[in-house]
Amino acid sequence: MGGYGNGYGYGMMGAYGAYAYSERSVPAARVAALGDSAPSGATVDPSANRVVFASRAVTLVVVASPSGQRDETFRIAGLVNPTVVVPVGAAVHLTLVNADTGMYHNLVVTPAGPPFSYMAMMQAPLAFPGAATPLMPPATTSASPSAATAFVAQAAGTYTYLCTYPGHARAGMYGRLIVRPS
Ligand SMILES: [Cu+2]
Repeated sequence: MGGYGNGYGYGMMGAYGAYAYSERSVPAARVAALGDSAPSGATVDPSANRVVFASRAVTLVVVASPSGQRDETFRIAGLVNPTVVVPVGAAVHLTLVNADTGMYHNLVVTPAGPPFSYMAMMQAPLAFPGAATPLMPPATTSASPSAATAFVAQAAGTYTYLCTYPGHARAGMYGRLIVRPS
């Protein structure tokens, strides 16, 4: 990924500070299931393209650009860029799996909304400490890199989760995160 600036490397500090996250590789055979499985305690509503968590214990798995889906999109619980709803104060354990064999992706939660410019990271301040993953390198045919992070959705409001790799959010790689008042 020549030309991409220093500080965005895999496992390094980036514009969103030091990450407290773990990384591992997901076998290719498991990636589709991760993108399609309903999270524990969540209601998946395909007609509204929405995933609603009732409790404050939120485990969210997001797959970036899996095959068979439009490029530069996220897949969560079998939906594409769904609205994710959590209660205020939710402890969110977020895992991003990069299933894209040709592209870097990350996930950042920001109070900013669309439209997003080519350099979306310039308009996407972090919503909550820890609410970002590093840029994940492309998948291979045998495995997808993944990163896990955790954050507390400490203020109610409407947020956006997006990929800040240049051009991706503008191309549609984002969805809404609604933190609803209790
Ligand atoms: Cu991306």
